[in-house]
Amino acid sequence: MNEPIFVTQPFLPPLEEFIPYLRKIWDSKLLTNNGPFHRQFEDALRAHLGVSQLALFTNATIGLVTALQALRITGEVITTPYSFVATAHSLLWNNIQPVFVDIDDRTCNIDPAKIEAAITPRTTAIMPVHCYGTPCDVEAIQQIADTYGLKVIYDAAHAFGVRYKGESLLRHGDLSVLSFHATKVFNTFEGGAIVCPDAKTKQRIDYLKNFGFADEVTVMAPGINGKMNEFQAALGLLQLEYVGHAIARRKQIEARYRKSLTSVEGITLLEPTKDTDANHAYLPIFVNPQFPLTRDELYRRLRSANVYARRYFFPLISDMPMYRGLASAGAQNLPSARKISEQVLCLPIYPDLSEQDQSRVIDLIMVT
Ligand code: T4K
Repeated sequence: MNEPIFVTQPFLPPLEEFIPYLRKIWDSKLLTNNGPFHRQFEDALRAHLGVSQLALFTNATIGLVTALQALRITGEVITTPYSFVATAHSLLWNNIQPVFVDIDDRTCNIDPAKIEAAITPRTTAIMPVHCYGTPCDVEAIQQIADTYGLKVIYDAAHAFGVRYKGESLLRHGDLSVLSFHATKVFNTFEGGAIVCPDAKTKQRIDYLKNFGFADEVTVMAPGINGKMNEFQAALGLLQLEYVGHAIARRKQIEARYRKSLTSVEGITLLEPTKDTDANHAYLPIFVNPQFPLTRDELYRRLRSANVYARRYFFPLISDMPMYRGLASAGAQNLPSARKISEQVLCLPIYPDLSEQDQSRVIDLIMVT
């Protein structure tokens, strides 16, 4: 049996380059709570991404929960059913009701044309996801938000480094939340960040992620522990040196998949988005009825050959037990999301994927 190939594999820098960082942590005994690596990484990342302000987090899920707290969001929030569960879970953890709106099947992102019909007097915000790193229709979403006085919090877990119309995609909306989980384009083992436009908002987010402490004796809100530790921050600093190379490798791998698979009848890929410098975070393919196998048959064929493609995102969040009772979770409300979630398969893509391993994946799809 061949070696397993997983949907992703974390990129790590050479271990010997990380050792000096570890030595500094050992010597200083500063392990967490806004230590020197945290401060350096926050500055370096802000410059790298080209954003005004950001606050580092221990992971994106706590980042999303805190982002909602930071803007005092309540009532109902419009979001997508086609995402990782953390998106909607962050709403439930804040006692907010998610309202699911269908996606545009050309982008897999929330369809702005369907947002207005879902707005009620209780709606306070929109939480779209830049799914697979593909930019949402940020202009249309902002226009709706401005018209109805809603906040916009982007779940940008997939969107590290994506640029849109020449600037960071993360500059759109009121807040954007990044993930640096092991499976992401840029990882700090686990980690995340909230990108925000101004120092005052960052200050509130920094208090909230540290239990609400404003100083030794003043607690300004019921905050949480969302702090990134020094090990994560040190790795982040080092990873910044390599992320350009990692994204370039992903681009090559995606190009080869596209070249090989576009001619396969019944398999489609997302069109590259206009005006976008992509990060090639995921490689979703869609298995249409013209393909000789169903999506699940293809998934099982790959698995039996030790290739672990993943059905991101199946099932829909709106089909999960804690969401399926909501009126907006009804099947008739979400036809595109349902169709896409039944056709999608994310193929292995990561910087160290060898040409030979990629050929194994491609051959399993081409042989019908
Ligand atoms: N919003 C969105 C839109 C998201 O996609 C996510 C996370 C979040 C929010 C929340 O972000 P964080 O709170 O995690 O920062 C994975 C990840 O755990 C999750 O972070 C990610 N989305 C989601 C799309 O994928 P699983 O359950 O599929 O991961 P897992 O453990 O099966 O890993 C996939 C493959 O990656 C493994 O088969 C092997 C490889 N792998 C994984 C890990 C963790 C490694 O080789 N090494 C590793 O350390 O959820």
